[in-house]
Amino acid sequence: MADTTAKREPDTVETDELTQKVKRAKTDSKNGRGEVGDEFETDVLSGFQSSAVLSDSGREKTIFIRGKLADEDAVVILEKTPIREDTLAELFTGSRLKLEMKNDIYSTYRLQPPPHLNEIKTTVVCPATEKHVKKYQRQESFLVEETGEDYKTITLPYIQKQSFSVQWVLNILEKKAEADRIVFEDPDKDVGFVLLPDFKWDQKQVDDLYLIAITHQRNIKSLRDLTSDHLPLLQNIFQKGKEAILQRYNLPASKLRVYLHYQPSYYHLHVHFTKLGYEAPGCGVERAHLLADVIQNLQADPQYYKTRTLYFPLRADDGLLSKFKEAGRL
Ligand code: M7G
Repeated sequence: MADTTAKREPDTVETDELTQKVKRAKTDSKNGRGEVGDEFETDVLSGFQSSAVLSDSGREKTIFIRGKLADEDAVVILEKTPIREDTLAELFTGSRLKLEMKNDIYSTYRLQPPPHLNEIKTTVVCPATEKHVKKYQRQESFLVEETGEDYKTITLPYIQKQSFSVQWVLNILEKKAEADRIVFEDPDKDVGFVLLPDFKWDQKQVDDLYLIAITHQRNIKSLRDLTSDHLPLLQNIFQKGKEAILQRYNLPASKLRVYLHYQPSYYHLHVHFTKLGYEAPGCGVERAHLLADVIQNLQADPQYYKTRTLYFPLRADDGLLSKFKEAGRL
């Protein structure tokens, strides 16, 4: 995960009303994968044997751990979630307080909230590949300069062999997973897409809203494949994605950051919708391309993303970085 500082600015819209509009995820009974919901799968992590901390952050309150789950390699991500305004009354009345120190007008406590207000968002990747381990490991990054020619001779051959499986994306499009999390769908095979919460978002508050729009078209790998032929698709995602978010979360387009990653981790075209002010991982200028800019660039030059030099960061042990080095491009 890219470095980030998770600053949150106060919402200008009524938080209570918005919080109520945010629908909680329900268990996806169809795929039986025990996703977020009201049911408990208490034993899933009891056999997890951690072997290394890949990265952690006191500021973001996250820890990424590598280990074994039933003899398979696994990565477990733990993240403390924001304190929600609508839980404050219960937090104050239903918690136990332990005094740590008192001095004049100052006192500090350890507050032990009821368990349901003390949840930790947990993501499990199992079986995890070596590539997942690298993705979550804290590492130095290097900015790469990729010409249109570099893409053809270095990047494309590499991603054709080495990229992450997009099975989870196909599961979403085919309603084999996360079907009940879908916020909006346009089923058209050319310009259609599925909009749903990114798995980084627990959907409990709109302050860190994060959705992704996944295209029904399956042959578009990334920004580099886009030409003016894709303008109807991109405009459709932009327009209908914003409308759906306004309707469901009461968040206007002026509060959204809508962008594509280059390089993405998953080479099936998708667009990120995050709340402005929430510094989502990977929203920096070295990786995020605003969808509004992408549309304008393609309107001005149909081959813009085939010919332009694009810049992006790669981690020290990313195989693609070695390919750029071998080609003398770094
Ligand atoms: P990306 O730009 O390809 O890579 O975005 P990144 O992960 O380096 O940002 C893929 C997006 O899909 C990310 O924001 C992920 O958090 C999200 N994502 C990944 N997986 C495996 C899933 C999943 O299974 N379900 C959902 N809903 N989102 C996912």
